[in-house]
Parts: sequence; structure tokens; C-alpha cells
Amino acid sequence: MSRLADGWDNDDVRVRPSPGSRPRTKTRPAHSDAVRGFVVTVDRGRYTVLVDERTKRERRVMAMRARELGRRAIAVGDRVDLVGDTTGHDDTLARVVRIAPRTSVLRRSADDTDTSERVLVANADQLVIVTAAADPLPRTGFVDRCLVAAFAGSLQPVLLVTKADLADPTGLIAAYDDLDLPILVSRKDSGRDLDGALVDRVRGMLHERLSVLIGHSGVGKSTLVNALVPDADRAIGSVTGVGKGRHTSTSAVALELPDGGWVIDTPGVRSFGLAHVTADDLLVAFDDLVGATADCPPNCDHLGPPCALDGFVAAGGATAGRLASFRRLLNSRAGLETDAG
Ligand SMILES: Nc1nc2c(ncn2[C@@H]2O[C@H](COP(=O)(O)OP(=O)(O)OP(=O)(O)O)[C@@H](O)[C@H]2O)c(=O)[nH]1
Ligand SMILES: [Mg+2]
Ligand SMILES: [Zn+2]
Repeated sequence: MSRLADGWDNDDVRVRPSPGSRPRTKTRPAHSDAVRGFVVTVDRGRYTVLVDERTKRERRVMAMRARELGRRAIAVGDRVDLVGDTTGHDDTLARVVRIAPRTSVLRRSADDTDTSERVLVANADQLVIVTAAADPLPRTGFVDRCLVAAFAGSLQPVLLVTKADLADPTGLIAAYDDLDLPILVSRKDSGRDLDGALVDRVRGMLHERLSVLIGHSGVGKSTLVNALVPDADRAIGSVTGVGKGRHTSTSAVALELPDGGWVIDTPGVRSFGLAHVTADDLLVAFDDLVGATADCPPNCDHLGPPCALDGFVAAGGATAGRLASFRRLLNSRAGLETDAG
């Protein structure tokens, strides 16, 4: 069976088609000599790809995209096929010729009106939404929008509230009661190191999974990564740059956890455009509600009567809180949350 026949060339990600993009030709070489790898960083058109993972030959190979990929996005977490010089020696450059089908895609559009989209991370199992209890102030609108992106992209969301030493996170956490998601807390002990027992709980949640940390600049993502991955050496910033466009981490990086699994540290995001997400994308994540919408009028926006979900809740099919949470997330797709907002 050829590589092309086993699905390697199906990519669900479509960037805006460019007028110059050519149709694929049948004569394209199959690259039977290609080696498979895992994209750990993306930096200005250069991809660092881990090859022969967990073998004696494990190495990091620098690669660029092959022309035949067209404009398809390559993201951290992608499984790709490489050709060319795959030794990983200094000053060598391989080419990415194929992107494996993805199990999940964390995307965002630049803003809510922009329908082109960026792939932030591919194949992640979990989206860890990091928000500080204070400094910077939590923004539930932003958390909600991350939740929508997780549900729409088939990632399990996890909420992580950092800096619990600075403010009591109880009220913040209560807003997520009806969403049935794991919630973790971390804090610094006496203003110095992260609480070890709490870091252990985070470690347990990330074990053997591919997880992405996402959140505003300064919430403590890299601080946590450094506690989880002893030799990560991620730069830690001050919170003074928040809202001024300064971010300590500038590109997404996948780091291997000592006990198995990967964690992806991302730069602080300012906004999370959701132009690509439909109400139905979100609805599928609420499997307790989805069945009841069969009784909705055509093109129902599910936001209020005559939506069948109101009757479903009145009949005891789901709690009012659960429906309210679903509608809050639906509404959060509109209206851009930014650092400055
Ligand atoms: N008090 C307190 N400060 C913390 C905690 N976690 C992190 N910080 C501080 O918050 C600041 C920002 O931390 P970073 O880890 O750089 O934040 P980040 O989310 O990686 O930021 P970007 O890379 O810009 O997205 C640093 O001064 C950390 O020391 C915490 O639990 N409590
Ligand atoms: Mg950082
Ligand atoms: Zn409806």
C-alpha cells in the first residue's frame, strides 16, 4: 500500500485558497524514503521535528515546508513526513512533505470577522486554560472562548487557576460548575516556589497526554512548565508587559514530561477569534442537550424560546444551570476579548 493510499495526504485544514495554488498532480513522488516525526516548535517558517522518538537515534531535525504542501498549515503537535537531509546535523534542512491526519485541532481566527484561521496546535488531547486568580485579573469571557475552541476542536478542556496565593479563586471556579470539566489550582508558597502538592496534581492530569497551556500573558504558564519539566528553562516574565503587547514566550514549544506525555507552552494570547465555530460545533460537546434539539424549529439559534432546550429543562431533562452555561458559551463566540478589554 502506498503512503498516499493510507490517508496521509488528507488534511482537514484549509487556509484561504490562493489564486496561484496548482491542482495536485498524479505524478507527485510518493517519497517512500520519508521519515516520520513530531513537530515540537514552529518558528518563522522553520520547523523543529523530533525523529525516532525514544530510540537511540532520537534527534531533532530542522525542516522547512516542501512546495507541494501548498499553503497548508503545519503546527506544533503535527506528525509529519520528512525527506532530504534528516540527519539533524548542524546546518542541515529537511523538507516536510506530508502532514498526518489530525486527531484534534486548536484553531483561532485572527478576529471574529476574519474567516481565515490559524492552527495553533495539532493532535492535542487536552487544552489547559490557564487563568490567574489575580495579577492579571481573570477574564471569564476569555476562558469561555477558550472552552468553545476546545469543544469545537475535540480537545478535553481543563481549567487551571494560578496565583491562588494572591486571591481566593472560589468565585471564579463556581462559574464553571455546570460545565463538568476538571479544575486545578496552583499557587506560590510564601511567594517563592509553586506548591509541590498542587503541581503534583497538575502532573497527574498531564500524564501520558499531549496538553496545551493557553492563557493571557503573565498568568504563569512558563512558571508551571518549569516546575513540571526540570530542564525546560522557559523564560519567566514580569506581569508589567500585560496589555502592552509584550510576551515573555514568543512561540509555542512542546516539552516532554519526565514521566511521559508532552506539554506545550504557548505565548500569551491576546484574543481568540472564533469566526470558524458554529453553534452545532459547540452543541456536539453537550451530549446531554444535543438530542433535545431535534425538536427545535429550523435554523434555531438555541439562545431562547422557541428553542426546544427550554422545554427540555422545564421537563427536568437537564438543569437550568447546564443550559445557561451552554448559552453563555454560545454567546461568548461574539464579541472579542482582548488583554486590553
Ligand atoms: N504570586 C504568584 N506569582 C506567580 C505564580 N505563578 C507565576 N507567577 C509569576 O507571574 C509572572 C509571570 O509568569 P510567566 O510564567 O512568565 O507567565 P506566562 O504565562 O508564561 O507569560 P507569557 O509567556 O508572557 O505568556 C512571573 O513573575 C511569575 O513569577 C503564582 O502562583 N503566584
Ligand atoms: Mg511564558
Ligand atoms: Zn434550539
